[in-house]
This record gives sequence, structure tokens and C-alpha cells, in this order.
Amino acid sequence: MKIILASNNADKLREIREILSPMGIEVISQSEAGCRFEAEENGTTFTENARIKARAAMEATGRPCVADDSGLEVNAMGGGPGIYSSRFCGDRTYRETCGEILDLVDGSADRGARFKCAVVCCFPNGDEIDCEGVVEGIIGYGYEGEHGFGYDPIFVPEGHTRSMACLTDGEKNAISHRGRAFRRFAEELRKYMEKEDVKE
Ligand code: ITT
Repeated sequence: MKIILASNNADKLREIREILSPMGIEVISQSEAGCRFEAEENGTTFTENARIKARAAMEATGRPCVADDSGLEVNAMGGGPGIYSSRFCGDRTYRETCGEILDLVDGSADRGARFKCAVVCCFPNGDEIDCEGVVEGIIGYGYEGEHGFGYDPIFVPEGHTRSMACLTDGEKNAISHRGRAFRRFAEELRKYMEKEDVKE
């Protein structure tokens, strides 16, 4: 089974490949599928933005396409940066941006945070599969770890004492928002393929 991933984020592509390959799903990047564009993410939820990316890639390729929209919600920032997680970093390094969040949270009594991931798969016949995954945790007390990407070095998942960036890709995928969302997606896709008798 093959699916095109509508993303320009190489870290996501690596993680999603590792999550889906044991489930028999081969992920093709949008650039490998000959599709090189960035859809405007002007939705108001993770799911809306994932749908915008998946639909644009599906319309460009004429094939089923899946997209991930994800981000970090920090209680002390009123749930931000949330859907703006990528734009909040902007042209800064993630180390600088993580430093700003650490400073903000240090001034608050609430260190609670979560990563969320919405997955939407759009099919040329108009069908759609939507799934979500969440991992709860806290903003840690410093920047630590070298694995993962983005905000991983400041996020300590529930039940852990060190940041998500201290986990290997396999360990992260086992508990992450993305791992949870894409394992649900794999299950939904399998049911859809059986129902539709779709070959690819
Ligand atoms: P595409 O839209 O092309 O897929 P993107 O990086 O712009 O790539 P998003 O709009 O979904 O993707 O923004 C997600 C941002 O949220 C990402 O750039 C990170 O800053 C953050 N993020 C999401 N998942 C993360 C994770 O597993 N670990 C650390 N940071 C993450």
C-alpha cells in the first residue's frame, strides 16, 4: 500500500515512514510524487490545516494524499503557539524559540503542555479519513536532548523525566502525538481499503 505525504518537513517524513512501514504502508514524499508547492495554511484548527494540505496535494497529483498538521500547546501561553507552532519560530532557530517559551513558562505556576497532531487523508472520489493524536506533558526546566526536532528539547512527556529529544525516534513514535495519530490512520486506511477494494 502506498500513500503520498503532503509535507515539506523532512523530520515529519522520517518519523511517519518509521511509524507506517511496519504496518505495510509505504510513504512517498510530495516531492517524489512531482509536487513541489506549499499550500496556504489559513485554517483555524489542526484538522482544517491538514485538510488544506492533503486536498491541495490530492488535486495536484490525482492520487490519495495524507497530511499532518501538528504543534505544541502551552497552558501558560493560552494554548499557543498551537497551530502557529511553525510560524512562531519563523526565521529564528528552534533553540532561540524554545528559550522564549522556557522564559515564559518559568514565570508561570502552570508548566502543562501537549503536542497535538491531526491527520487528514483526501481521496480523489471526495472521501476523507481524519484522525488525531495527543501527548500530554510539561515544559521542562531547560533545553536538553539531540533527537527529534522542533520543540522536542523542552517538552517532557507525561510519565517521563527527560525531554522528548532524549528519546530515540522509535521511543518517541511509540508515545508521540504523531505516532498515535498515524497508527489510528493506518487502521482506518486498512478498513477503507477493504471496504472499497482499493489496490493502491
Ligand atoms: P508541513 O506543513 O510542510 O508538513 P511544517 O513544519 O510547516 O511542515 P506544521 O505546519 O504542521 O508543519 O507545523 C508543525 C510545527 O509544530 C513544526 O514545525 C514544529 O515546530 C512543531 N512540531 C510538530 N510536531 C512536533 C514534534 O513531534 N516535535 C517537535 N516539534 C513539533
